[in-house]
Amino acid sequence: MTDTPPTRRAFVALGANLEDPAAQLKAAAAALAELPDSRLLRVSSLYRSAPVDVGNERQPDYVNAVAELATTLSPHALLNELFAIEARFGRRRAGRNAPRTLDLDLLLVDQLCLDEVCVDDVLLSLPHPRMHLRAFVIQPLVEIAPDSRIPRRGLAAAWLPAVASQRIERLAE
Ligand code: PH2
Ligand code: MG
Ligand code: MG
Repeated sequence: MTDTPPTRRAFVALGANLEDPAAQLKAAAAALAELPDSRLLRVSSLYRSAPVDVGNERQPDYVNAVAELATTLSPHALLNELFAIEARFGRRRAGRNAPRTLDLDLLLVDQLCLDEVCVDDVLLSLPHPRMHLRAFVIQPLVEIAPDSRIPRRGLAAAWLPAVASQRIERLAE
């Protein structure tokens, strides 16, 4: 007999700032809806946001969103599926925080805490270690899941004042 894996709620951050970012995000949401052993539950509005953490580099504004999935994939398997979608969208790993056609970051999987588990050469940390400091994550997350909690950080919505100085605007449909 094999155990059925638990169904977990996962939140994924979507971001792009090259090659019609809004269209990239809509297509990426459609790709998330096709993931194996998963169901796409909600996708936030699209938000335009100023680049964060890119030093002195000039980059175009990003378009960001957050999606919620129900999945029986392990966090490891889900992360690999996200990498596969990024690769299909032409993402080249040009260095940390370089401009990108599509970035999919795993934010939360239930209330799991994983510290820097190595997944195929990439470190997986849950919750995402910087998510609470980014308006482009917190605002769309709170839009679709107002009660969501970040392990060790408390209610996601409680971080809104801390990120209020970051430029972000919700895009019309
Ligand atoms: N992603 C980054 C670095 N900076 N800034 C915004 N506004 N949106 C992003 O998605 C983003 C960023 C690295 O992944
Ligand atoms: Mg990212
Ligand atoms: Mg990423």
